[in-house]
Amino acid sequence: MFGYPGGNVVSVFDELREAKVGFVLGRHEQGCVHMADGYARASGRPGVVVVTSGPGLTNTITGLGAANMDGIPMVLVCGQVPLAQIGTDAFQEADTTGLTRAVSKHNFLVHSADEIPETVAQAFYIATHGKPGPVVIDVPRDCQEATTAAQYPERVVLRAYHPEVSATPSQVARLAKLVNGAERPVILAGGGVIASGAADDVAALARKAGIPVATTLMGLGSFDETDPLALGLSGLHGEYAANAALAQADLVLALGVRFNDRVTGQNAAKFARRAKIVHVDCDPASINKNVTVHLGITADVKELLMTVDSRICPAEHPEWLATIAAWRRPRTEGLKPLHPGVIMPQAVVEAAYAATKGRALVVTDVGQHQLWAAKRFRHTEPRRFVSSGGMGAMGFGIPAAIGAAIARPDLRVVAFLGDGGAQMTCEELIVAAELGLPITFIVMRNGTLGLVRQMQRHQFGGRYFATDIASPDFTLMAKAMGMRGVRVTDPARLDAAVARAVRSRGPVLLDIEVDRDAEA
Ligand SMILES: Cc1ncc(C[n+]2csc(CCOP(=O)(O)OP(=O)(O)O)c2C)c(N)n1
Repeated sequence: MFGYPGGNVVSVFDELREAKVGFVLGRHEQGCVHMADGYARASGRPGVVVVTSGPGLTNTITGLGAANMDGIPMVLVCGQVPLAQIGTDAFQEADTTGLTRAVSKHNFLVHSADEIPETVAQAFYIATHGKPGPVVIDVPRDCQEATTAAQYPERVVLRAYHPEVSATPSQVARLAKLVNGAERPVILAGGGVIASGAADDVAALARKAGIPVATTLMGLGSFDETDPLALGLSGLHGEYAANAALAQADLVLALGVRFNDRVTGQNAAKFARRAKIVHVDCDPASINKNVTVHLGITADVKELLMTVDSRICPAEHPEWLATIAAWRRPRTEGLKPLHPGVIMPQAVVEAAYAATKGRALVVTDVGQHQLWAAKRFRHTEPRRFVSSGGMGAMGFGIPAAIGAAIARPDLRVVAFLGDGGAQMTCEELIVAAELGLPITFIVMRNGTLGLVRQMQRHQFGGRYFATDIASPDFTLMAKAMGMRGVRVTDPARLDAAVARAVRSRGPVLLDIEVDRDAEA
């Protein structure tokens, strides 16, 4: 549980003192929500947040939006002014229902203590069933302080939400026929594959039917990128081979994706134009929403793949795979220095991959470094790449790394940050130090808001404005926050510095000067 106290939630904190639950005090409510989000992404279990009313709640909006866009299970409890004061502009009153409606899967306003057990049960049910998402429970202070005999229900009964759906036999038959008849098939695996625990089933299908696998940003880790069938990241900033394969495919099997514009491009009608598209997702609203598909199946990805497996014929598609092989670019691309003596940011990710032998939980902030981490690190397992995809919320990286580290104490967390985003939530560094978490924070210092500068370079004729950014000495900041900070400027010292940092027991921050002209 992650949170921050205040006047309208202090009685809940009084109970938490006695509760058998780990509690982490963040330093800003946005940080608390990103921590719970990182915890949920890394563990698969819902993250829980407790904050106060008014400013406590308004500070959570970005975090809720990020979790909501990416379908991350979370329950956020927030204090509210007493029932009788709602609507009176009471001290620290905010319209939680109105404010969170657009950034949560569902929200509740509790009206009496008697409702609380059932509401909490329903909130966890909604957060974790169907397409996962954040659920908000607004609890007026008098309801928190009243007593009730109501019990936590054994079963959740919801009148209007029944998300458990399965494919029909005819859909399964049509899917098998399309896969068995395809000559140039591609699987597009998204976050839904990870959410449904279907990574092994996707791998089994890909290997049995000889189907190459491209992923979305949210799907990274859903298919082992060291497998010869892996195409890596698709879409804007994606791998050439992945995009070319999708453009030339005769069948795209889109599993647990929502066809975000980063994947389809601005004109979704042109996406995979030569292909029949099959879309499998647990969210019925996503079918035929952005891309019109040949066959849409509302189902849990894992359940569907297990059902269809016996109908899939073994195949190899050697010609198709040879065509794709010619589209692959050498991995050395992007590593050659643009300016002598200056570290290439891509080389930083390679150094982290080598130093951890790929066994790390990678967390990113948002920007160029996020894309290099997405493409350069070879992601091999689900829930080991944590990044704000749909919302693209700068400031996500540091707190999400803390939540992820708490979820997976067995793994080293490597958090890639830009010097811009690192300044948005750096107050949370002290939490990593306080808890002694094994996180290597890597700030890629390029002196600029790199991804926006890249847009100014390509789309605005190099007219740079408001993208050069001064940064503090992050090594001094790290020291002030209670962890070791190391500055790296020399390419010859990069590998050793990264290797040492990932071996260190607790948190450590590397402030690495990288080339500002590198392209993502
Ligand atoms: C909260 C928020 N504000 C603004 C943006 C727009 N934005 C996207 S990437 C980016 C630049 C990030 O710069 P930096 O953190 O230094 O990372 P770099 O791109 O240099 O790796 C900006 C401003 C955003 N994604 N999130």
